[in-house]
Amino acid sequence: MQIIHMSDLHIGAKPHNEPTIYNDIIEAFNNSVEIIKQEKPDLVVIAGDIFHTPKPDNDSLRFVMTKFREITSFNIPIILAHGEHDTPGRRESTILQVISSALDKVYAPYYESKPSSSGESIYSNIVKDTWMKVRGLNIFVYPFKKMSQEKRKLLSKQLLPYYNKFIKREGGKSVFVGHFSIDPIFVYDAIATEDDLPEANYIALGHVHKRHIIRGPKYFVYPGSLYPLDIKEAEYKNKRGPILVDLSSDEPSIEEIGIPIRSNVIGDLEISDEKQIDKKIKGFVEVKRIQAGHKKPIIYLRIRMGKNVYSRVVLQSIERVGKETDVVIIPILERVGIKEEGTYPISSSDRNSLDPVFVMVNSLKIKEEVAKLLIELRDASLNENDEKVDEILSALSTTAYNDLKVWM
Ligand SMILES: [Mn+2]
Repeated sequence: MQIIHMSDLHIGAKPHNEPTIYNDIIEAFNNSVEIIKQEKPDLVVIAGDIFHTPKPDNDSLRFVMTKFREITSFNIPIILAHGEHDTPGRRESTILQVISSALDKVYAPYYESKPSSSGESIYSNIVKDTWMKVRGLNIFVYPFKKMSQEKRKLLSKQLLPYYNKFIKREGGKSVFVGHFSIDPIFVYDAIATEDDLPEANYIALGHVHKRHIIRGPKYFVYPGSLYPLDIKEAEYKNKRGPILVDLSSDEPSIEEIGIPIRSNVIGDLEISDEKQIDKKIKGFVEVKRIQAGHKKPIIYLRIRMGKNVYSRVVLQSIERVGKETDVVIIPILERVGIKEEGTYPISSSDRNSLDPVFVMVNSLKIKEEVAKLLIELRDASLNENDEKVDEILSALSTTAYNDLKVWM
């Protein structure tokens, strides 16, 4: 009995509005599917965040459905867990439910809250609703719904102990699937500890974007994001691609199957005057290109700008150099002196200083993506576009959780 475990594909993501990254993510999943077709496991499990948003663009949706169909045509079933990125914030069908109703052998267990019948506890009903048997293997998919961190912790405290009863009662091999952080792997939004994890033969997790492989006493894995989604993830040096788990023996064997990923490198550059900015950035890009051993790496370029350097001039230079060298450069601009003073001194001579996104990014220290969403939110509410407001709030609750928490 072999399974392929993946998570956090984030298909449809376009960080920094960069089409290269959007395409790379698709390519990475395409390569993973090729591996699945070679390995022909008994089952594929994707532990959440298949899509980057609850309503992915049609190209992403079409691509994923085509690839899922390729997998199931080998008679390999696919089990999908919901993640915070692909679960809508309101009560409606999820995109994973839509796919699962359209495609044979694709399952996305989900529970609808309902009063407990037959005197049994609501929790054992939830377990029953989200439990599947595939080729004699018991698969328990821990439910994911949008709710507060407190509620999520409370639910896990009550629900997690139920799994062991089922695992013991059913016997045979079992796999537990969940999309959440655990203490001590990632403490920040953990809803349980390692000890709380059920006694399944293998625990397929998702949500944490850095890869973690734990071989006993409980066997659990976070495969990590399939492709680096930001500068922080560009620093992770873990392998990327599917995890192959063999459950034939008493102890599972866990194998990482690497797929080729474009080099993502990080560079730091200081610019104190506007002279020869192009030359300076170009020289730097060439060095990084050689270091990366890749003609077209993605370069996250952190630039510390001196007082008299206009950010617009730097951004224009980066655009020119990027085009000329055919390298994707993602600029991250910082002002020198900002750390010591704690606040960003907005100079009236800086042409960008009146751009609200720029102001939020630099003085509030929130991500550009989040700042843009906040501006969109203002526009949508001014236009009384309720649907758009809902959509943006849902996006904010996932992408901006860390950023906004600081201000709450
Ligand atoms: Mn994720």
